[in-house]
Amino acid sequence: MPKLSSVRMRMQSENLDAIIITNLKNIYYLSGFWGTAGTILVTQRAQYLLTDSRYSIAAREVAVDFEIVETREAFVEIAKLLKKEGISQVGFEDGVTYAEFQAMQHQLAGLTLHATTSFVETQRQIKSPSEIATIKKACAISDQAFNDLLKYVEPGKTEIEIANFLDFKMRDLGASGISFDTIVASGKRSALPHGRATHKPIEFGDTVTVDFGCYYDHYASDMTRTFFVGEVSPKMQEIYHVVQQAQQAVTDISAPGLTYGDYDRAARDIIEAAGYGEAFSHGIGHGLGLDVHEIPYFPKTSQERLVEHMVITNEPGIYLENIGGVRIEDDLLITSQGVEVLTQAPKELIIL
Ligand SMILES: [Mn+2]
Repeated sequence: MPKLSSVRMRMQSENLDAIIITNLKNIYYLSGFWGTAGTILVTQRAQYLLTDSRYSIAAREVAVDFEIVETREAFVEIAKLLKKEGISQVGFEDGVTYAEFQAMQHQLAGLTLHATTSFVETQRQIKSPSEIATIKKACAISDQAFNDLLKYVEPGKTEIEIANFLDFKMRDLGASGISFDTIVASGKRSALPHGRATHKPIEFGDTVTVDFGCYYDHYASDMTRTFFVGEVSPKMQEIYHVVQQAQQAVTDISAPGLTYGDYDRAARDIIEAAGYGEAFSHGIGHGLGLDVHEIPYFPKTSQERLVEHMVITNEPGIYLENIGGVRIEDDLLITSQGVEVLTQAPKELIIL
């Protein structure tokens, strides 16, 4: 159980006798249990999964390394278990709601509670071979949906119709759902980095940015492509090529050991040199896994470094108000030598 060993090592380094895990994706990551109600308690000598009667049979089937406790009052049971082990220093995840925190304080009275940040998310950054295989499948579904979309888009189709096409296509290809609300931003709206799909019809000459992804077996993909309908203006063609070059530079430089700052800088240098620095208004990317946005993020001045088997996005963009915008996003796997690009949909300038 290497995942639990990592949990226990971190408990030790933070002087915790026990950790309470309430984040459902962290619970899935550690135990294999997927449900809407669950709490994990890890001590140095045991690990418990507490869930209610709707889930206890499923929990016993999948979370074979855990002692399953069937309860609707997880913290009451946790208090008993901790008392039995004589434990006092207990960590919890800082993502809990205020109401959960109050319940914890009330029911675990007498114990010292310590908030922790990214307690499990830190190890989730480094993907196992089976996680990588699953993410690749999610990416392949997005690729296929995009390739099919290129045959579907034509003037008169609305942004919402395009979003619905992608969403249905990904489900049809085996996705369990979409990993976030599909973004379709056309014409001048493409200057909105996160434009929600509207009833606006696609017109001849439009730039169209689609940012979308799916969940496959609990793991997310996230991809952005920008294409043009009918014709492309010289200005949009220019910024497309700048973004494409910036995005390629990030892929080319990526390898274990690269600092987060330099990961961002690889794209930003090119976009700034082309005179569009102000128009690249967001970060270069984020980690991807059970959550579509997870650590690492890439602050411009961070000296933290890429590590083998991280899966991260590379998504520079340029957004010009009242003109249009371009973003290109791939999902990258950091390999021992460099990088493997997991999203394979075409990136050359496409005019439909
Ligand atoms: Mn993204």
